[in-house]
Amino acid sequence: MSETISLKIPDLGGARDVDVIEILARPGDRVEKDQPLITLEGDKATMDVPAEQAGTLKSLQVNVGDKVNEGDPLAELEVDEMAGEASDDSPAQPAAAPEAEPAVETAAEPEPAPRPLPAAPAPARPPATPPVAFTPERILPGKVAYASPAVRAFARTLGVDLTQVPGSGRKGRILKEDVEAWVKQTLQKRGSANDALGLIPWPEVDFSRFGEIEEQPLNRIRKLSGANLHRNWVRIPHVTQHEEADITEMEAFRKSLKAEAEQRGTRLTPLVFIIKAVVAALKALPQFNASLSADGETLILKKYFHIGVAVDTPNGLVVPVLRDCYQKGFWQLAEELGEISARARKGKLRPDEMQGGCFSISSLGGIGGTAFSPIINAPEVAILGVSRAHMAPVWDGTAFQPRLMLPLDLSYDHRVIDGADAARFVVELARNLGDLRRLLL
Ligand code: CAO
Repeated sequence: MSETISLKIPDLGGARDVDVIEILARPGDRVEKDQPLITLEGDKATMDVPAEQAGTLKSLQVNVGDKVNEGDPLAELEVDEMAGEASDDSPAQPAAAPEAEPAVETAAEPEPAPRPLPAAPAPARPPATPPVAFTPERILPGKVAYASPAVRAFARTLGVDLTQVPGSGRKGRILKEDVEAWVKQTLQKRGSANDALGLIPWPEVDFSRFGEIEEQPLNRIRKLSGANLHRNWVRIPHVTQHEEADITEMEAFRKSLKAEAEQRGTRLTPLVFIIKAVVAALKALPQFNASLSADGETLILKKYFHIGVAVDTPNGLVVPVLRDCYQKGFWQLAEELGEISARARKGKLRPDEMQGGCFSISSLGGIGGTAFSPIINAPEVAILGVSRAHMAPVWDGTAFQPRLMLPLDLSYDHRVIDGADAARFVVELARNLGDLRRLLL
């Protein structure tokens, strides 16, 4: 059996016309005894008004922005018998506790109470959260957070230091939503590698303090590639092995084909030869054409040769994959490279065209630079960086000869590949580039 009681605004310690600043429970909500229903804010402090009994809130007679005084109607609460009996300090259990305090608490009530349950807080039985005395420290910004007792309790439950939480309420008061938003933001930050690695937080700097700035949100490609690069950089123990290939003859051959390339409507850049030379090196050292299983227990060796090529686009870096490069000749690869990199720059690649790569090449040779450390494109186990070829004096045993040297930088996953194999790979690659006839062997 249940009955409905009327709840009133309790003793406000003499304060008048106190603002209702927060509603903490809604009609239909099940509330526990002492659970805050609303928050009031006077000139000097905030206080929560709690439910005196457990039950179901039938209606709430105040709204945010109302001004209330002691004795004003607050809410209708349906109290079921069980809840009432469960309240060990309830004065209203005549059957079970005949010696309980008489219902004098309701004497001031205009409506007769059908049962001796209190309809409003009585002076002898103050609300669980009494009026809060004002002290300047309570609201000193930066020292003590300005929040209602309910929000303080909520923050305590979550272990949140309220001095860290910016308040969005009136006069900077911290709302429950502010605590929730802060927790969400903190968890997101914790999800980043910063906390996983036990690093100190990233500096949050207001750059506009130092001069004019412009903010540009990162586009989708940059966010995606950034997240991938970050994971790969953090998760893979990278080592970069350097080498130089003598491409003097290769360049002479390439240049001799320039007119023919134009006739075919394509461009034969050094990259096409590099792709073929990489495939030959992958055949010679199959552990480079492999991926580590997700659990790190198995090396998966691939019998196909799909090469990813990093393409610089206006929207950021993408890595389309050229399939079956072992089976393809220079002209076909030149055509496919031209076609796929053009589409990459226009943002027209399909997702499947960026999947299935065995090994990636990042060529900055068309731009410049002497060396760099490329980041492995997981789950591949190695990547080749190519810088700009340059003329250099090379000692042939009797004299220095001017030779065109191509800088190669091989980053490899040291969990899978040993340094000796990495050195073998770059030596094999340089030999292939130094004498293209080797690609026929
Ligand atoms: N040394 C000297 N010259 C080179 C060279 C090298 N290593 N590589 C290319 N060149 C020359 C080419 O021969 C071409 O000159 P010609 O027209 O006279 O022959 C010129 O530089 C421009 O080449 P390219 O860059 O247009 O063509 P490519 O086949 O070498 O590269 C592509 C194609 C798509 C890989 C390239 O355009 C690109 O986007 N590179 C950037 C990749 C990148 O951003 N990597 C970084 C990833 S990590 O952030």
